[in-house]
Amino acid sequence: MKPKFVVTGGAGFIGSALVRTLLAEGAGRVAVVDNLASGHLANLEQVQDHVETHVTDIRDYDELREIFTGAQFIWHLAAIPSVPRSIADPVPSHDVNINGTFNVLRAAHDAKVERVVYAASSSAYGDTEVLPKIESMTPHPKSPYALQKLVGEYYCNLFTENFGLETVALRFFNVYGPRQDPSSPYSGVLSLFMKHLLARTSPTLFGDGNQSRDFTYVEDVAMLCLKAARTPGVAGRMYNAGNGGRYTLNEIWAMLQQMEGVSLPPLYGPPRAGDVRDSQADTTAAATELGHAPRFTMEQGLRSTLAWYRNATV
Ligand code: UD2
Repeated sequence: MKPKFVVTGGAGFIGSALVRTLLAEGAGRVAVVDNLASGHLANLEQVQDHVETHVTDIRDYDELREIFTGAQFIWHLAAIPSVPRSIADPVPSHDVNINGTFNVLRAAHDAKVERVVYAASSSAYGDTEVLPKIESMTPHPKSPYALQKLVGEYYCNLFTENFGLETVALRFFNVYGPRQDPSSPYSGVLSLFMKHLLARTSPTLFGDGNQSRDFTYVEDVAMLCLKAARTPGVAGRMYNAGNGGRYTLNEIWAMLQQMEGVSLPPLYGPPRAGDVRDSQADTTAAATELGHAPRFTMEQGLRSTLAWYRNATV
């Protein structure tokens, strides 16, 4: 019998991409744990016949323990994301991102799972003097969200060191792509850009728009998640999950306008509290140790994302 896999946050935009990747790569049984706080069952529509979906909160130990029993790998992506949300309302994100992650690790250990791959965040680096950001740098979290995600990494490492549960943490760098939900003010900036572009309205850039990000296409991240589970000898490690490039918001908005043949000058607002100025991943460790090989250039990723939004109701 094929091994069982579990994806927490599997109805989210990254989690559902991972579920599709696992199935495309031959997985037999995939279980999704999602409380649908920000995920949508519609994200799993194409694969629903091959997925066992549990509408469950990751803070529910008993439920997790049962779902995790018999699983080989767990990808823990469930979280309350967003830097500004964690500043505006820090209690829920603290509870889910720290206590929920602890609960996932405890249940995985008790259920004798082989390995947990954890979705960490590039926000843990904070502002660094040097780019690109490499795993050996001392973290400087600037927001509750960044700190919460870093605590999750430390817990992963401790579960490996103290309890023998294999874990691998991947610091996701601004993931974007189809199905990213643009409906909240806390939504990822590229999903908001897509919405504005297709509605022919101007987005608001916080600050001068020259902050930069290593925007990483969701399918590249999903493939790296799979490799992080399969690669032997990397338990307890943390890797950057980025593309290795860097674009400012002004540059991306200009590219998108050009693709659509429109002119929509952006609006500018005050800078956002807790915002990191520049972000770019050193991908050497992920490439050499996990075989990370991003396939999507920025332009390809933007084009396929735009094509999806054009056909979706947003
Ligand atoms: C952080 C992490 C990212 C991931 C994410 C999850 C960094 C560098 N990245 O993303 O890895 O964990 O959190 O939530 O910390 N912006 C605008 N206008 C808008 C919305 C956003 O200008 O309407 C700006 C925002 O101020 C920021 C950039 O766009 O400079 C990206 O914002 P975001 O919310 O998409 O993601 P970010 O970088 O906080």
